[in-house]
Amino acid sequence: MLESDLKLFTVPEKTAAGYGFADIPVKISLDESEVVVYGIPLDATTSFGKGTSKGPEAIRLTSAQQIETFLLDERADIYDFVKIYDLGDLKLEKNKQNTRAILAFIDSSVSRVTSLLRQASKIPVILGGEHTLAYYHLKALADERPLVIHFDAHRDMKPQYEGMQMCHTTPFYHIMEYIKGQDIIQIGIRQTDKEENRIAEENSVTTFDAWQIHDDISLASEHLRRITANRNIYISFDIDVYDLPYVPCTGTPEPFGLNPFQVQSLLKSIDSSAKLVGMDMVEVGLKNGDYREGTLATETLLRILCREYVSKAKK
Ligand SMILES: [Mn+2]
Repeated sequence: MLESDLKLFTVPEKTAAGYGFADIPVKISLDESEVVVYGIPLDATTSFGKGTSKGPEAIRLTSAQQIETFLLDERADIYDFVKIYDLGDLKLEKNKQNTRAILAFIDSSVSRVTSLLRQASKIPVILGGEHTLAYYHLKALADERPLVIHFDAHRDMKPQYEGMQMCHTTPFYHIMEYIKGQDIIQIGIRQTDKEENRIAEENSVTTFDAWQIHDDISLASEHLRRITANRNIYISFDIDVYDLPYVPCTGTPEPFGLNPFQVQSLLKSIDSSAKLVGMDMVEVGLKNGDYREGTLATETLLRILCREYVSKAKK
């Protein structure tokens, strides 16, 4: 990665959080890292609750200040599994003239940064920011033909919304130009309209809605284990897949959601022979100093980054 690429970012220590992701006592360089996180505090097209621009701050702050790097359930530290580097936040300030300009800047930056990271065999992790980011990240990774595992209360598969083609409710419609619907699995869905539901079905998108997970999680687990074997995978994680009481800050929380044990169980059911090529953690909010949602996002990230499909388990 060139010096000019690094200049696209505000270093973690100078972001609003003042810390990098996870307070890891072992200093890791970009060169030796295996997973590289970068924040994109985008909140340009959200329609209801605002605040997702503070997602990277909520995740970094809770990961550095509140949460232990030791995972009791794994009996190991996160850095025993994987070497993580934090690039900081993509600088959006200079490109704030209008939404179109911001999205074009994100498109070109994500394409360049994520491609360079993949060339160096690193796993890029975007901290959002709104879900629109998943479109740009997946477009940059489409050549690797990932199976997309999409956790969300919403399909985000509308062709357009309130006059906008590209916004937080449309990324999974537009990404089907690059990734076939049959390579998308949507988990935890419970809000959709008739039209996008039809679009999902016509494109052979696999769905495990929240009621199916609640009634018998083993159907989704067994499907995930079978279909992810020896596959490249991408995880797009919208924090609102969790039930409404867990996510007090996100823009569009919904009842009938999943709980952390169900999510962890699904993450564990992804086959160990799968290979994560990238991921995003999006729609995480922070309001009135309420860090509950940031805590949950960080704990979820740690439960993904310790799995064999990321770290090839060194425990
Ligand atoms: Mn959502």
